[in-house]
Amino acid sequence: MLRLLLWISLSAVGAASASGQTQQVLFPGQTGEELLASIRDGYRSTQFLSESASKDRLMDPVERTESGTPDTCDGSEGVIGVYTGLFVPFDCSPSADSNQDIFNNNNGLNVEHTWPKSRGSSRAPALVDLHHLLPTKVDVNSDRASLAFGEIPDNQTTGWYRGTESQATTPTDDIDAWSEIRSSSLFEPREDSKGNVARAMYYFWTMYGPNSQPGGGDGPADADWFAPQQRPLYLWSYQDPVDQVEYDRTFRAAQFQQDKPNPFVLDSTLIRRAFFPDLVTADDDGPEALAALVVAGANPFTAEARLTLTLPAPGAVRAQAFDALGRRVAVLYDGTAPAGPTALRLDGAGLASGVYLVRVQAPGLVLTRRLVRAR
Ligand SMILES: [Ca+2]
Ligand SMILES: [Ca+2]
Ligand SMILES: [Ca+2]
Repeated sequence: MLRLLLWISLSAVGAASASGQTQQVLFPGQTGEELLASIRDGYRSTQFLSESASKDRLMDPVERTESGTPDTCDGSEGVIGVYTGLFVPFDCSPSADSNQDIFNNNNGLNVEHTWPKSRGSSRAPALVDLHHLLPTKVDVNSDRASLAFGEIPDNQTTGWYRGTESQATTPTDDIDAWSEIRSSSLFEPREDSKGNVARAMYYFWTMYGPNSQPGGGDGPADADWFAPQQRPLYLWSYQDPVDQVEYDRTFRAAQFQQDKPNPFVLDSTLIRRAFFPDLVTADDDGPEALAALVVAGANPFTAEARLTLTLPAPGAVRAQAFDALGRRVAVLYDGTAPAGPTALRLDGAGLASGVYLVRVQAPGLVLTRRLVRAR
């Protein structure tokens, strides 16, 4: 069975699988157009749900949380909005239609076409492909409209969304949990959803982009609209790696699409190998070849924190440490780092106890690790 094969356990985990999520390398050795053709051959479904059924099955079972009492209407299970984190429970009212239930009389969630209809998903199968449909809070979905995704400097953000809240002022607590909008120009999902969005978008572009089928795609997926999003989405796929929830979700969606999961969820190297082949080295086939940033010493730390950065290829690296208020407290590395491991060290002397973030910028990727300075 396909799923068994996909569960092949790989002991070495790279940056994109830093959460410990099982990852495998699909089509080893392939890059660029060759790889894209293989992805389409291997993961393109020819069977999809109807528009109405796709909305119902998205809410249940694809996005249904598994934390409560299974298959009940007692409010313990429901759906979480991707942009806001808002949990909407199933109460099986006003009807048993799961999409209507979660819509909750306009106070709940509806179906977001992550790749907007007006940009190339207005017709089936693009319209109903579950790998790019996500549940989002109704009014936030409406505000996002067909805006491109991108990184918005926080001082340019005009709207913030979390739970049932929306506001124009910069949040003072847990800023990463808020999605952001800059009027009429950009949308930035909350940090924990950025990778999910990136993998949905690259899936869509691969399957429905202009070169996706002989003689043209199903789209047209808007190439000019997507072009400036490619790099930030790629970085987001590393900043927010695949977790167990996202991994399980793609298989629940796959059961309605010929058992074909989103390959970008299975293999975090695909975006880089397919779309940024200049960042790929000759033997870049295994997860051991992925960039990684691991904590090598004690954490929490006192005298010093040690990390090991591993790069697949030499490149310009800038490693910095920031305190909880975002102030830079140290530069750990600034220069060209070799392929393979590089030791990084953060001196604990002079640092107050608390949380610190180490951020490493290298060609094509950003890696972060959270460290705690003990008392
Ligand atoms: Ca921002
Ligand atoms: Ca943000
Ligand atoms: Ca995520």
